[in-house]
Amino acid sequence: MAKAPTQKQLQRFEQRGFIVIDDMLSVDELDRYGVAVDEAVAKRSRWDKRPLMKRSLYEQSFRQCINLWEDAPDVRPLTFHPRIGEVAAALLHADAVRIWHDQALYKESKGRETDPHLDHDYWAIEEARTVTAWIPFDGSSENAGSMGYVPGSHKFDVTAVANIFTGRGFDLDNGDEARGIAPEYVNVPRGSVAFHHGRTIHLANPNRSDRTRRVHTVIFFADGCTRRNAKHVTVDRMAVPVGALIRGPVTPIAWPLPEGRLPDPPPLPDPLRPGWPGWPKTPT
Ligand SMILES: O=C(O)CCC(=O)C(=O)O
Repeated sequence: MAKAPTQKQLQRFEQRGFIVIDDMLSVDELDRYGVAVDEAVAKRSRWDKRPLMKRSLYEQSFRQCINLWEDAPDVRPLTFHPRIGEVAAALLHADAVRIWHDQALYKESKGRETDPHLDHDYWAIEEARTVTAWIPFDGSSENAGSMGYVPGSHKFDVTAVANIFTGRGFDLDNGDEARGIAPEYVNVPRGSVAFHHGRTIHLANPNRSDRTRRVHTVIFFADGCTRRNAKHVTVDRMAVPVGALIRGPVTPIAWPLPEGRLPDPPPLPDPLRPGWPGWPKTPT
């Protein structure tokens, strides 16, 4: 495994707001964690028998299951993988990073595109010191839901909010959010991880292949970030006051791991509580 990120990679991320870093995970890790996330997604979504076309437009982009690290112990070492956390901290120039949440994003065969958006506005974090690690277990290709990023857009100070949950996201052709700059689509080789800044505009291709595009992501923020005046299950669960440091058992330090130990999960939330994508709607 190469030492990453290099100075050049840090500069590239700083300029462009995304970077692919090779050789982050071994074949054995990809196989093992891929199975763990497959099982966790199947368990979380077993209640949902709806065919793709009967789901909302957002749900047709992917099956989303958040905070798998909490109830799937075999996924936990991936979410808190030291190499991935270390790169996230370096990209954010942070001494330590916490996780906001992890999530599986499984784009099924014939799953539609992921609409253009930026992430940071969806989170209740004041400081824009956030980065997502996007980990495709089989690599990603143009035909099967590869990601596209608008280079440099993390510096655009976009004020409009793209609501991809009920809408179609930014209009990259006619809107001014991306300043007319076309997204760069990136094929991620198996074992590599793509990182994007929380304010980088991104989207993903539809899945035209006959296999599910299996991706796990981890959202990191620099330790020391504070709560913005917005709702989000992550901070609501810990009752973090607006303006206060975001710290606690739902957002543990991911790197460097204290004493090298994986964190213990917090008490599980009420499964009937709304706002938990992919959390079982019925306690079956
Ligand atoms: O995987 C996808 O289709 C979208 C991923 C995404 O929007 C994200 O990780 O922020």
